[in-house]
Amino acid sequence: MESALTARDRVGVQDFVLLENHTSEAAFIENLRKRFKENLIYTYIGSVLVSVNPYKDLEIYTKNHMERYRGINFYEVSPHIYAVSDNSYRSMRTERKDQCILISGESGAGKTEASKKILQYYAVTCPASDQVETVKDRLLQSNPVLEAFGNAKTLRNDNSSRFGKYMDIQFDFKGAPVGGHILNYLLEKSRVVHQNHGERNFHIFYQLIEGGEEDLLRRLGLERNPQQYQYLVKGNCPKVSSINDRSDWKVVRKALSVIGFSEDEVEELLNIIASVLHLGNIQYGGEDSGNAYITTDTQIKYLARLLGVDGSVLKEALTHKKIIAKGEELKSPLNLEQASSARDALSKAVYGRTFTWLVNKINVSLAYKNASVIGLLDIYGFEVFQHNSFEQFCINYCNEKLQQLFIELTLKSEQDEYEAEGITWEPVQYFNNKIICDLVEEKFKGIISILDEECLRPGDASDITFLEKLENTVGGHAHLTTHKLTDGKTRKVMGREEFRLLHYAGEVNYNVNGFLDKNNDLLFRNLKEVMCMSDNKILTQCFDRAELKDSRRPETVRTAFSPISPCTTVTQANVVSLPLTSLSLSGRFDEVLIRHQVKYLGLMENLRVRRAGFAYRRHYETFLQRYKSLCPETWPSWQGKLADGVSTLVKHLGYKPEEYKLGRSKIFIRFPKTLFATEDALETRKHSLGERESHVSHAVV
Ligand code: AOV
Ligand code: MG
Repeated sequence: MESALTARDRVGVQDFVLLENHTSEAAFIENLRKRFKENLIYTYIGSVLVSVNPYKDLEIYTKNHMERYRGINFYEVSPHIYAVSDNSYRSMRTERKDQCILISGESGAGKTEASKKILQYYAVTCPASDQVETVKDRLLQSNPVLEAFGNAKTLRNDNSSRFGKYMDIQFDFKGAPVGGHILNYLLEKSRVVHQNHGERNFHIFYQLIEGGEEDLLRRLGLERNPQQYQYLVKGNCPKVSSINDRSDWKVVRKALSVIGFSEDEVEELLNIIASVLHLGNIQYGGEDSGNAYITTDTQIKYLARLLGVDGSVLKEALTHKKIIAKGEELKSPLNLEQASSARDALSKAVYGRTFTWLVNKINVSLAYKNASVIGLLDIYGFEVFQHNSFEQFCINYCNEKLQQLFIELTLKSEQDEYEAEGITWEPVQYFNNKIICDLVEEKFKGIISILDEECLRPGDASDITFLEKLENTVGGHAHLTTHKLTDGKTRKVMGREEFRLLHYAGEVNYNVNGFLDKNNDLLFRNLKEVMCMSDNKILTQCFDRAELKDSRRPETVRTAFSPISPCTTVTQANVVSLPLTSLSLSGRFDEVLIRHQVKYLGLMENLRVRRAGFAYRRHYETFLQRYKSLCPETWPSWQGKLADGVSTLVKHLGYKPEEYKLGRSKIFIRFPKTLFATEDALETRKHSLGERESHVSHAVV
């Protein structure tokens, strides 16, 4: 048999806390590498799970694996996403506290896959009944639908999430999943009308064209060839080897009916998807500076039928702008460029609002009240391309916020608690990215405020004046620079229309081109009016007439940014975070890439806090109540001060001084094994008394 030492040499340690040289980044990476070589992709840092994307099926997600992790002590089996799932579940059950699992990591790291694994774990292992089966099915089937409409191939990931998702899974008092709620934020709508080279539009378009039945396509006026559609040819990449659009189509169609979409609703949904493709094919004629006119009538005919609107009204709305001045309606013709962008704005609005409708519809089918909750946060990962625009700015800001939350929950709150409890403690230094979040979001002088202000300023406001404002207002900030501010003397070449942000995860240059328009997200009034008149029941819910009367400021991107807030309501709960490191697609252990991620995710700091810290903490009262029977002096009840009772109890149990500390209201236990031993003693005592108790949780608090 292999000795313990050689096994450790070969597969490394399963918790970085056990690493001998725990301050060395090289040792950290080496441990990851050893484990990765053995196909062990998961490693803990205390209750944080680190995972390396294997880019191949490891067969570690079978039903047997799920059973293995059910009700087991966190530390007794090898690290797994199922262990994290199970741990959250039991903490929710035994402590009656809502839980939240954060998943972080850059684009392609495996966040969405992880969130699906968690959901599957609950669907398989939680108690069931007929009614619960329906909910489980709907929860699971919401994924293919949301991915079809909200994911796309990018240069980083063939199935990249282009929206952020916070999903609550709701459980009843028996621990059965009885409902759910999804909060979506900021879909990357611009993808509907434009894709960079090597990228695709949202999956659903290709699924419909490749997989849709003959008579369906005929009815929708579509051809079975993505190359025919302007909105699908920009990236020059209609087929992706890892994606089977035709079989995905079947999966999505089935998922829609499981979730409870009626045949009529599906029909109206597909009418909208087809309409977007027809809109993209509308072509304009006219001189550059002259008035635009529509050269093809076929699309208008299809659009009129599919959307249930008057063709001539639509045609006029796509070539004219209506303004209300001094109570009078004025119509002014659009030139070529204006007309194309009005058309694209309509496509984006129609698609974006339909996506939100879809999420609401799923929520209705999952609705439940009065439940305990496990929240899953899966957003789009940090991304840097050759050219970065407004979309990357939003996505990366979202990641800054997530990192901020991760820091709050794992580093800050941990250290704050030691301080509050009066535990002697050498604080661990870490980089707090709040400074970057503030730079972006601060009222009046943050980047978003400056952008909003430029969007509302009449006159000569443009992307360039926005850049100048940035230079004047936040030019001195340590995390922002521009070409002008550095006289072009930056390490990496920077364009004159760019600003550079030093994110927690690295530098990114953003081109300001299009920032104002994209933030404004303006849809002309007459196009809104046409949509309000539509016969399509989905569209009538998406475009409300009340909106036409509303003269408030247009919504900018700020309104869509409440992203990470849902999780902050449960910061008190037991949070397990899950940073994932990613690999290059080859499946090779890319050390440079991984080292970079270990650094910016703050994993070394995390480890230091964990090493110096305590794995468990319990209120005196809870601790005493649970274990008092193990000591004659505290059994059946302790009359004195709670702290003294706990002290007497642990001394009787043989806890060594270095194994625990007594704070103001809680006992802190350094190692899991100490508490496990106490749990075992309790178990033995109960058995000897012939008592029976359901499985006891060793949840990490
Ligand atoms: P992401 O959600 O983190 O990126 P995904 O979860 O979509 O990344 O993962 C990207 C790809 O990596 C998947 O399509 C799989 O091929 C592979 N993969 C991920 N996790 C595993 C795993 N546990 N085992 C095997 N293969 C895996 V983005 O949504 O782009 O931020 O915006
Ligand atoms: Mg994803």
